[in-house]
Amino acid sequence: MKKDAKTPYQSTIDPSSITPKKVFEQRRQLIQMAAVGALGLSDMSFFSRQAFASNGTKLPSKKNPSYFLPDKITSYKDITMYNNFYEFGTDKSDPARYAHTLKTRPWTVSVEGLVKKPKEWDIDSLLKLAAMEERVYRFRCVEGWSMVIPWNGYALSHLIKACQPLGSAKYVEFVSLADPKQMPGVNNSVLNWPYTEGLRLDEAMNPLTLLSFGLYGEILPNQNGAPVRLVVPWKYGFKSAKSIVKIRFTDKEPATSWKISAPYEYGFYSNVNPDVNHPRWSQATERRIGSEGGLFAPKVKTLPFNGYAEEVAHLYKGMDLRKFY
Ligand SMILES: Nc1nc2c(c(=O)[nH]1)N[C@H]1C(S)=C(S)[C@@H](COP(=O)(O)O)O[C@H]1N2
Ligand SMILES: [Mo]
Repeated sequence: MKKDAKTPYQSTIDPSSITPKKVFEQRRQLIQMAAVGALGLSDMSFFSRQAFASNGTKLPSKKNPSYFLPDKITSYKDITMYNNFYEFGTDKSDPARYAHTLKTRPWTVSVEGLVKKPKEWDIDSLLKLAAMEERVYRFRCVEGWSMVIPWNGYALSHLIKACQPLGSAKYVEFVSLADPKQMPGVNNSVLNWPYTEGLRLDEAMNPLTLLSFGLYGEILPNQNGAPVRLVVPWKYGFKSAKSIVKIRFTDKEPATSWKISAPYEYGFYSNVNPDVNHPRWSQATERRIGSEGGLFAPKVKTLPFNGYAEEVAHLYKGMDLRKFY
């Protein structure tokens, strides 16, 4: 069931963390949100960008009201300065510092494997395959932080339908670029390169699964995975592969980079699940990046499937999600 603007997604604010000061701040935030609703997100991004350089290349998109969140949107600065993109280093500030060396034109995405229509897509024709939408999604990293991001893109299902998977296709593999000339981090064996991720075909077809080309109404900054990345909002952030060069349809579960490097910590499914802890830390709560208080900001409760249970829980009916983590 899709949401509409009248039934916003469940809030992550933990009532027990509410002090009178918090109540005041949240009221203020609600008023701000109402203003944002009236002005439209594009105006909001205009205000947030005042202090920060943006790449300036607009990506005209139409707001999709089905994907609306009551949460405060993370600033452009936080979304583009605090990243995981190990091809450019393992520090959160490395991608913003080094990803400018990535050349995103010309760029092709090769669709192969068990499909009737394999094709080498030029990035600019891929961009025009379906209407560009703006969707605000909650994004949760496995490390315990989260953001609320206004992405631009369209449902991956548009591309999947265009390439016509064979009946034997059960999984989709996503492969990122791994070019040591542009990406200094791939000389570090911290992960198995190229960065590879995967979804079950029904997960990939779910309307929430987004092929993203932009954020805040502009083309993706390199550090966020330009020129094209995946966004799978009910799974931990690492499932959302960046700078994709290959999409392959298979009949077997793809071997994914994180699972190869630490199979007891990162499984294939990686659904956001507050009840299944990472072996080294709890997953019950998260720290919203950019919230007042910085590192000491109160933690918010992590929701099953990151708050998207209504849309995706049915995909896992009958599965033991402690076993399939
Ligand atoms: N190719 C590639 N994709 C990647 C990663 C990476 O290191 N390389 N990091 C993942 C992780 S752990 C997270 S949390 C998100 C971060 O996306 P963001 O920087 O846009 O917030 O990208 C994911 N996709
Ligand atoms: Mo992550």
